[in-house]
Parts: sequence; C-alpha cells; structure tokens
Amino acid sequence: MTLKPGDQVITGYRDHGHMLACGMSANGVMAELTGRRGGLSKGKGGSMHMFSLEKHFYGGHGIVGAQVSLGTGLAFANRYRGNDNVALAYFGDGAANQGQVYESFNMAELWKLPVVYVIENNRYAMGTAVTRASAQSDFSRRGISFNIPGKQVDGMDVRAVKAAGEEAVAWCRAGNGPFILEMQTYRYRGHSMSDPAKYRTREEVEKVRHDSDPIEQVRNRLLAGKVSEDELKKIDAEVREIVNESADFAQKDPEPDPSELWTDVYR
Ligand SMILES: Cc1ncc(C[n+]2csc(CCOP(=O)(O)OP(=O)(O)O)c2C)c(N)n1
Ligand SMILES: [Mg+2]
Repeated sequence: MTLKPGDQVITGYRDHGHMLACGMSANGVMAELTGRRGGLSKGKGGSMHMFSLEKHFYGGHGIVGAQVSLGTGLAFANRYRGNDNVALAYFGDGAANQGQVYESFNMAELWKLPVVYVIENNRYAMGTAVTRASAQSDFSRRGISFNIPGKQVDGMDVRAVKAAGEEAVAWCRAGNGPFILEMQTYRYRGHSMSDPAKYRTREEVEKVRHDSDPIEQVRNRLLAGKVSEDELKKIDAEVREIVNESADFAQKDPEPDPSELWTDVYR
C-alpha cells in the first residue's frame, strides 16, 4: 500500500503472502508451488524461488540472508539510474544474524541507498528462539553503528504496519538513505512439514492466536464498526473461491516441457 509502481520487493522463501500483496495472481503462485507451467517462475523455481519482473518482485530466495545484499543492489541500481524508486528487502530474525547483512548495511548508509530493511521477527528461526540466538534482540537497533534509523513495529496490527511503512518509504524516497523496520510478528506453524515444533508450548501459540491474530483484529474492528457478520462471511466465501480456483488451475496445468530445462536460467 505504501509503494508506487517501479519500487522493488525482495524476500526469502516465505514469499507467498508477499507476492499476493504485490498484486500477483493466486493462480500463478499456486501453479509455481506445484511446479506447473503457469507458475510465476514457469514451474521451475518452486515455492522458494518465485519471481515477477513485471511486478518488480525479485524473489523468493532459499539462501538465508542473501536477499539482503541483493535488495541493497536493487537500491544501488535506483541510485545509479537517478530514479526515485525504493527497494524493500524482507528478512527474518535468524537472517538478521548473517554477516552479509552488515556489509550491506554499511554500503547502504555510506551511499545513501533507498532501501527499507524489513526484519520479520517471528520469534523463531527454524527451531531456535530469538532469545537463544540473538545478543541484541531489539532488531530495530541493529543499524545503530551504521547510523541507520530503525523502528520497532507491532507487526500484528495492519494499521501500525502501514503507518511505519509510509514513514520508512518516505525517508528513503527523499534521499536520506536506508531505514530498518522490525516487524514483531509470530510464526504459528512449524518451520516446515518435518517440524513438529516441540521447542514451544501449544499454549504459547494459542495465546498469540487469541490475543493478537492480525486478521481477527481486523474482523473485530469491522464488526464493532458498520460491517455485518454476513458481509464478512461473503468476503470469506470469495477468498475461499479464489483459493479453490487456483488449486484447480494448478492441478490441471501441465508440468514444464523437458525442452525448457535450459531456458530462463539466467536473465
Ligand atoms: C545460509 C543458510 N543457512 C541455513 C539455511 C537453513 N535455514 C532455512 S530457513 C532457516 C531459518 C531462518 O529463520 P528466519 O530468518 O528467522 O526466517 P523465518 O523462517 O522465521 O521466516 C535456516 C537456518 C539456509 N537456507 N541458508
Ligand atoms: Mg524467524
């Protein structure tokens, strides 16, 4: 909501939501998840490596932290070309401990590159809690020694996220250099299908769901306002329809032809 056409987005493997938010079709996301021709990376990138040049979405990256340097490079390109585009680089609390993040921070501030670093602090990196892995767990402070301003944000409140996003993007667009946003959020599920999440209690997960789920918060605010339960049910049904349609599309779409093995490898 805070970006304009031409601004770039890059993130890690947890990319499906970002892509939908950036205006990519549910069909394209679902077909890529299942490795089909109609997928956003033509079925060759899979869940972790989705990409859309048209929407200025540069992936989907499987190497933890790599997108931070690449995102800084996108911002460098903006500066070099003299446009006023801003790059958004998303990464996790675990990725925030990678060395290349700090090399990127240094260059970004030194050259006043227009990049918003969005640290999604969901409290876990695979099975490791932030408190076990991070000497400084206030991630908004991670840019202090480079003079990069940062802000801690309630990432479960869409209004706070939008307001902070506007501030950070405006800062970068005005030529002030990078900005760090720590989005405080939570990972409900295990890291992957093979993660039974035994490193935390069921109560902890349930408490976050109950107290601060971002969608429930919006729902409750709408209900307290002028929106009826029936209207919300209609929206739910519409979303369900989009999901079902995209699953159907993906299942019917063929896999890439073997002749495509060497195409689109480098752009
Ligand atoms: C360089 C590198 N090291 C390790 C891994 C294995 N790995 C995949 S995800 C992950 C945890 C990352 O956690 P975080 O940055 O907090 O992101 P989250 O999954 O919580 O969104 C690890 C260690 C990897 N993909 N790349
Ligand atoms: Mg994490």
